[in-house]
Amino acid sequence: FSRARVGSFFQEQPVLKNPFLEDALLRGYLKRHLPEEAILSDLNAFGERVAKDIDTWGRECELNPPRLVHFDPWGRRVDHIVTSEAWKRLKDLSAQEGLVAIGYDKSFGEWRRVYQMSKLYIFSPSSGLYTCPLAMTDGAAKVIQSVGVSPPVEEAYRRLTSRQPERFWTSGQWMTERQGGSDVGTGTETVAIPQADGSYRLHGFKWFTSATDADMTLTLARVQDRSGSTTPGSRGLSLFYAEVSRDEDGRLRGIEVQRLKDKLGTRQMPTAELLLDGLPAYRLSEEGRGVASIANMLTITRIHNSISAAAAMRRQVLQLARDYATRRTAFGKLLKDHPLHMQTLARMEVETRAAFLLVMDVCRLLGREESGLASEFDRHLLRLLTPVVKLFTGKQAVAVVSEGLESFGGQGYIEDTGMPGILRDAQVLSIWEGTTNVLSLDVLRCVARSSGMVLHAYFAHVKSLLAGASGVSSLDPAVKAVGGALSELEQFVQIAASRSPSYLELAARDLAYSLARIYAGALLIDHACWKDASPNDTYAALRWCEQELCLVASKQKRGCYDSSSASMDAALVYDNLIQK
Ligand code: MFK
Repeated sequence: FSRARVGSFFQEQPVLKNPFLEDALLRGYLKRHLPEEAILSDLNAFGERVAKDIDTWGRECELNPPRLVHFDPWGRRVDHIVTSEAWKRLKDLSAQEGLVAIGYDKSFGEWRRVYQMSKLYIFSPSSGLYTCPLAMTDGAAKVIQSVGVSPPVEEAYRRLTSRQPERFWTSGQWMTERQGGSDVGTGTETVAIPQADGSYRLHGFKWFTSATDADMTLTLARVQDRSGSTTPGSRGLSLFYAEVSRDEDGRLRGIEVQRLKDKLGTRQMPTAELLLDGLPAYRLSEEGRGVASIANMLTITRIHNSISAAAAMRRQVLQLARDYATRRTAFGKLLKDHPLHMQTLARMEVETRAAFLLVMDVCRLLGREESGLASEFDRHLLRLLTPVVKLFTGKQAVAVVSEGLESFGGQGYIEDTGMPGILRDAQVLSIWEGTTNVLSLDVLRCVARSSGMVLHAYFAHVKSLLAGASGVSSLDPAVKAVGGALSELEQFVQIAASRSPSYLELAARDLAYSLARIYAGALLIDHACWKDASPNDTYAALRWCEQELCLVASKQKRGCYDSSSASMDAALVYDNLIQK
């Protein structure tokens, strides 16, 4: 009787398989650029581990989110952030697998970052967001390296890049205050009071500190002079290093955890509001050079963000969606036999391939820079592409993950399938580490600061990638599309160079998107020209290049950035108010 009531059909669920073996583009890319057997077999073994065990730990982190215990049973303030066992296991695993250490291992030469980020790419969707502390840990190691691995941060550097779980440390990055998420220079109120021994005590309120269970942090504050005054704006900010430790009574030294944030997603990871009340700290930068000194961390965390975005698209939805399409029958046949369903997945695949190649190219450039092989040209490209790729892949991830959920029908909307959490987590990728607009403006700033040299490097590199495809007739339409879009972009830049800052500001987002789409087109073409490329690589390049690649040029022709646009945009937004 009960069987008749519930029915006898149960849908098979999608199955996660080894994400390394499942990813033709990743394996093709590595075979082309990094064909070292030991690395490939490490990634394969790690992929196996991810599918068998780690994915379950990541899910456990989502199901057992961190909680804050303010007081012990006897009323003493303890501020313990209690995390799940799985979260702690992921820390140990991160050390053992060298998820930060590989990026600092000189033996992997200029490909160290491609290797490290490939591993993180496999790990990220199963990591229970442990990739967030790893991003900041990596960023902190990079900052320390840039200011000099010497006391008081020598030991910290060793720990951040250690492969031994018992020595491994993670780092926070406490930048955001109530007034300053994006506008850090204006919004940072935290002050640093000099101590007789040369150290400082920090007093302030950090509004959004992710992975707050870290062992140390880098943060910004204003040094107070003898009269208690500070310098306003960015020029008053300095970079500080602080360890998170407890006193003999078990209380956090100089920190009170006000509360944990109640976030839309990324709930696996503790994010807190922190009152800094005399936190002992050391200044790492020259006074007033805080933003410039922490910029290295921003570069690294923005690249990690891009990796997470590409990985969410690739694995969290595409690998599962294509598996599901072999198990789910509707209207008399499997989903995989419905051409429209396959077209939808294929479009997601094209987006994902573009994202992957964009991110890997940034990793390639970073590896070249860190191994001392980068030319001036490479450095310009890295500076320009870091914000472009972060902002572009962040937006792609939200769109692709949302589409991906739909490919599971109503099940994609059901909480305990784990799918809704993927969408929630994707949403943050365009927000933290610089929103889309802030990064679009960063693109303008780096163009201006380099007197256009970053664009010069960009144009030259895209042209060289296209030149490599000349004579490959199957790619002709794609090469023509990218070449045409590049010329339009060059024309736009020439016109824009004589326009006002407000004109450029209105064009900033479209410019960044155009830079990303054209560059991705060139990378897809380049990959399809490789001797072992498959017809699928060519098809993906052709499909990508069918879209409008240089939207900034077409919008410019339509007058979208003219001086009247700003006031008309505002009138439209406040339409109701103006009518009243
Ligand atoms: C899985 C991944 C997980 C990731 C972890 C996420 C957890 C954390 C959550 C967070 O969201 S943490 C907070 C993230 N906050 C931001 O990303 C801040 C966003 N705002 C910006 O990026 C603004 O553009 C910025 C604060 C940098 C603007 O500040 P300023 O003081 O107006 O910068 P300005 O004057 O343009 O530059 C000051 C110096 O820094 C210059 O150096 P110089 O003085 O030597 O010329 C710049 O060249 C340098 N600089 C600024 N941005 C840079 C940079 N250098 C390199 N790269 C950059 N992006």
